[in-house]
Amino acid sequence: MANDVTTDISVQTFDALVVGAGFSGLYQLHRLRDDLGLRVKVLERAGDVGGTWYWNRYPGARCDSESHSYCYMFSKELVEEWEWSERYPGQPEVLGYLNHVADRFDLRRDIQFETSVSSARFDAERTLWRVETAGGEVFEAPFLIMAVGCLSAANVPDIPGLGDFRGRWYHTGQWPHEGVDFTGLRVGQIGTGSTGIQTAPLIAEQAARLTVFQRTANYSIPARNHPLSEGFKRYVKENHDEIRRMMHFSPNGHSFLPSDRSALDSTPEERERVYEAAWEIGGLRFRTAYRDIIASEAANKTAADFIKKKIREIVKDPATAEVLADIDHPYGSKRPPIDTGYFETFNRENVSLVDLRATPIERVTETGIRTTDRDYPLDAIVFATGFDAMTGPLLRIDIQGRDGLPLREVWKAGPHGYLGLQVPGFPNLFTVTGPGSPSVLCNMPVPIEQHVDWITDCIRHLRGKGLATIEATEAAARDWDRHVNDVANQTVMPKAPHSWYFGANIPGKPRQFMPYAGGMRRYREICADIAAKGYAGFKLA
Ligand code: FAD
Ligand code: N01
Repeated sequence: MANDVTTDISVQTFDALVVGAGFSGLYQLHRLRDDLGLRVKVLERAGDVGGTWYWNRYPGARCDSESHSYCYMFSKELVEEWEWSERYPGQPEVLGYLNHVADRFDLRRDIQFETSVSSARFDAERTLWRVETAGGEVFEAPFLIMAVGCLSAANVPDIPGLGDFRGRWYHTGQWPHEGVDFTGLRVGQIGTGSTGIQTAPLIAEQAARLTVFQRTANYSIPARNHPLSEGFKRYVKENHDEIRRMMHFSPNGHSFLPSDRSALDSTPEERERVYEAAWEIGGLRFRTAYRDIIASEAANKTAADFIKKKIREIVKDPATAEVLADIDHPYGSKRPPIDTGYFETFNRENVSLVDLRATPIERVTETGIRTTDRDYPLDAIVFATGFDAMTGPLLRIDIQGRDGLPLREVWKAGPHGYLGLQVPGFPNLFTVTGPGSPSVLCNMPVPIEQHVDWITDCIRHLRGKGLATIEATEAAARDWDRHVNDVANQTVMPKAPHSWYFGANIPGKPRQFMPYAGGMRRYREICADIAAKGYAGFKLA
């Protein structure tokens, strides 16, 4: 038979294949290779490790998780030997950390870089995944772990005329490694999500003129970034176990807990004091000022009103302030950004704001951007337009399960699966922080470590019992889909149906709330319980 793969000598075989070498893929390699003793190959499109932190090199790129919690916690020695410099480390520092991890655990020797996976097909007869790369290489292994990230498929909107533009354009998630010098240039920035809010102040400092094109106004809380004191660094090293316990106990994997008070139990004066204090502390802690900010619309409104008032106080031009504060969704229903001087940037003489709700973009021209009311001459355009999140990186690969079942077909109405870990019909395929898991609603190293540990234990279990496959059942997946939807409906998140959590930023993408909003702690317990019950809801063969 011409296509008989068993005679294809160029096929490289392993015990497990991992796609992606960010936080997820690096730890997955370490666990499978160094703890289970498997022969593992990691395939990575980038030229080096780091994932998100390899690609997102735009000015101002930095964490919104606090550094002492935005790291692996599996190794006490690693925590003790690494020292973060700031409350919110910048992209070079996080990338430096992941490089350190790769070196320390000798991971690079099993990673093949500049290798883009284009297809993955399950061969049921041989119980193997056959993975092909864009370069035509073929790899096979019984287990395939997709560590492709939730935010790794850049979204460049299909705006008519972009091909005609004579200036340079950039997407923040594919930023040139050599950097971009905007000195003297007229820059147009599209997008005011976490990325746009981080990068605008930096671009404004360099460019001759920055025009920010805003489609949806957004909340942001001051980051109040600062260098870490020697005392705090010592505290982190000496209290590793306690910090880890807190991260596992908190609903979103952060190292702080929400208040136990309701915003609705405070008087307006008390609330003002609480929010003012939270604003001063800054960062994502603001969200925890009261326990019900994400759960109750009425409580949420008190936080939202406070932030809108702050925007109006900061931004001097009342018309600009109105456009920035005209926010149409509850606070936290979209991923809440944190910033360093974002709203203040609009007080600069060289910065202006365009309200795309009033005057949408018509097209890109040879010389700039044309909205319905005028032309904006530009030398460069920055797309801070986000990602085809969660499902995008998986669906950009042609994944076929049993009997050639395409994942694109199974997910045509939205993601479907069990625990965000597996999809029925796709045996031995695992997705790290896949849709239906807490993932992007958390400080992500926590759900990443939990998934990798669970997958590793699962593979150990299968091998120990002499079992060949594990596959989520259709019934378990359907129940889980329903549960994911139900818990989302207990929060304010469905009040922002235009968010990327629903896939709404990508034209034509099915609208379905993708992450699991039931909290990391609860999710961890569910996963542990399922494993303890012999992998309930999975078929083992
Ligand atoms: P990624 O880091 O995205 O790595 C996935 C890798 O898979 C990439 O290197 C990609 O090249 C590779 N890949 C994808 N498809 C293929 C393919 N077909 N073939 C080969 N390789 C492929 N989270 C937080 O919790 N706190 C933060 O402060 C925070 N800040 C962020 C800032 C930015 C700018 C962005 C974009 C995201 C941020 N996140 C943050 C989310 C962040 O993505 C995660 O924290 C984490 O880095 C994800 O790690 P990962 O390994 O799962 O995925
Ligand atoms: O992307 P986004 P992001 N015309 O999708 C606009 C993580 N992250 O890169 O809201 C005009 O949030 C879009 O408008 P609208 C974090 O999880 C973390 O900023 O869709 N505008 C929006 O304003 C985050 O949530 C950090 O109406 C268009 C913006 O582009 C996630 O990554 C830093 C448009 C996209 O916002 C993604 O953030 C950065 C169009 N055609 C990122 N298409 C930190 O931790 C899109 N937009 C600090």
